[in-house]
Amino acid sequence: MYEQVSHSLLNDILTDLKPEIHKQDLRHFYTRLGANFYSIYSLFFTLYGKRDDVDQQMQKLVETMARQYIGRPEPLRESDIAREKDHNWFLSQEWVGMAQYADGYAQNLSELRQRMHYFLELGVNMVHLMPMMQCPSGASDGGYAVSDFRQINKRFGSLEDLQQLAEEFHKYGILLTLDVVLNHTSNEHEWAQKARSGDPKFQDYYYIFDNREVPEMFEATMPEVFPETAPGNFTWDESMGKWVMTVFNDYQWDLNYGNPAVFIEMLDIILYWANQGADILRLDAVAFLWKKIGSLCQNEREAHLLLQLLKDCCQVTAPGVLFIAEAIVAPVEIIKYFGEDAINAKECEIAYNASLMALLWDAIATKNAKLLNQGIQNLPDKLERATWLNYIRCHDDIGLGYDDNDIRAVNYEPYAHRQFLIDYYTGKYKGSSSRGLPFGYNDKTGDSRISGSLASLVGLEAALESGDQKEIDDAVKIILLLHGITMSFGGMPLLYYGDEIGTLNDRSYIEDPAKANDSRWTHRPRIKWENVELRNTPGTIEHQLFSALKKMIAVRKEIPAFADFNNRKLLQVSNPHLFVFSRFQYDQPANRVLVIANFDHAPQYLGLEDLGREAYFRTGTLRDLYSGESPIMHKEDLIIPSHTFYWLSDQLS
Ligand code: OTU
Repeated sequence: MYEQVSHSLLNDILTDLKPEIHKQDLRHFYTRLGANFYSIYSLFFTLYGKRDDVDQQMQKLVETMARQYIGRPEPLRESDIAREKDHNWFLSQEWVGMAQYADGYAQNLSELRQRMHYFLELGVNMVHLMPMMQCPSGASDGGYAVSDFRQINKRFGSLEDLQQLAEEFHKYGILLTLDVVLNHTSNEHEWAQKARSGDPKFQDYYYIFDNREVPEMFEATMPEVFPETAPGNFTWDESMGKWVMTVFNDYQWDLNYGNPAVFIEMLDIILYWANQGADILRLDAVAFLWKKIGSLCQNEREAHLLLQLLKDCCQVTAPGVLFIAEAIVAPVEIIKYFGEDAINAKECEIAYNASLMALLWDAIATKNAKLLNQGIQNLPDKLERATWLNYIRCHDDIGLGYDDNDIRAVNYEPYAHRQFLIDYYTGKYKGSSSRGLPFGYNDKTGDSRISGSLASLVGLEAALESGDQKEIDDAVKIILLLHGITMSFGGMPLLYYGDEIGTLNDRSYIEDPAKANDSRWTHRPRIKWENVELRNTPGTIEHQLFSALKKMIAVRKEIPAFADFNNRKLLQVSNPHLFVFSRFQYDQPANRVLVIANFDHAPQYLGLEDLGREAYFRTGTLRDLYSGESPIMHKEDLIIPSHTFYWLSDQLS
């Protein structure tokens, strides 16, 4: 939008640009800046307008974007233009992701590059590498305590290794996703060091206080993220003689985004990684970016404004790069990270579908889809050009982040129901063979979360120990059932490394003092490649899971109805064990797929008349696209075997 005040400021800024910036060919940069400037200006002034130096800071912001644009390698600029033309590219069903620790999958980046064929074999074409930036050698929260945002930790290799990996990925059509830890730095970061030595400029990069007065005010309403290992939200720093806000671990200092210098530094870092070849940036812990006394200090309006501003600025310099919002918050809050009051996504184009993830775990434990149906029914439609990351497990714990109203609506009591789930997944519940570990128990609220690998959580570990073939088969079926949903729900499925071969919990973390108090390490494996080899040996679990997933991925890619255009319809059926939805091709709605998942350990029926307006699935010959077989029918009922999913098509082909 053209608006006089901002435009005249833009003219001043452009006149004052340093000569080395002026000399460049900045055509694309200028058109994009012109398009986004009013929005950038409005957001920046809303956040920082009260400061005397706001104009200088704005000048710096534009210079930062321009410098990074000048540094953007030509192939990446070309890909920006190509993605502009094909702007829905990331909504396609052809994408399948995998998240991993580079040093868990391989020794380092160069070995990871040599092991790239594995992604291609499975069909994975988006790889998220957890943080690899320089961090302290002891505890570093798995790399989420960064001490230098521009250096690769030597353990992983060098920046050149990463650039080579990005190039190789791009040659084979694989997207590279990197993590940017926006909310905090390690206490060993240069900024923290300078703050500690008393430099007021850098003390203003963090939330630092002389005494407990203000921290107490914050504490009155702030929840705790790691109540067992890092209680409270402030840490006393002896060398500085002051309190510093540390929402996560005591060595992770929260950045103060009330200071525009912090914003500009972090934007520069985002653009830096975009220029190293990242296609997607995962923005860590975005819900926490803005702190305000009297609030939860999560999901604040300003956190959203910051993300919009980051997006607007990134679009000027590197428009082809997408953001993932890592906001593991209440269902109604997550959706806001695409942006509100807009048509297209204007904050992050992608968000973790933590709601679906948690609901799926509920359905497995209860063997019914009541809460799952209720929760998904209340999942609002996304904006256009926005998509979910659908996952079952990731490197973090499972939080039971359901809406209490949804729990009550299906006749459970929220506290008791969560308690049941915790008991179920930690194996305390009678009849449960789950081997999860508790995580983050809070004795003030009674809350707890769960760690554990997919295979151990669904009972495969216990079944393998007892040698009971039926239980082994059941666990395998549950794993495939869960994948059958994330692959067809709409959005990008994100596998977690090791799950494709049924990796079990690893308890060796207990021996490492830097990890022992964090049970999430039980599901952050070091891949044993001799086990991976077993994917080629029929009769092994590795073979069974890997080949099934490989097939599922290949089939998914062939089903245009699985692309993500708000083209899903949830169907309420009377059998509570079933989760049923239909997907239709957005430009050819007759091309549709009926997805049915049975969460029970017994076969279940679905009366086709239950499908109501979707009853057209009665006609034609129903065929399960995944198995290639026709489902079992009994009179007018479809029979869905225990822990089984169908992708039913009525198209004869
Ligand atoms: C994220 O986590 C990361 O994924 C964790 O691995 C880090 O420990 C954490 O940030 C700090 O960098 O902030 O928005 O319950 O789900 O801490 C959600 C733990 C986060 C995580 C939560 C999460």
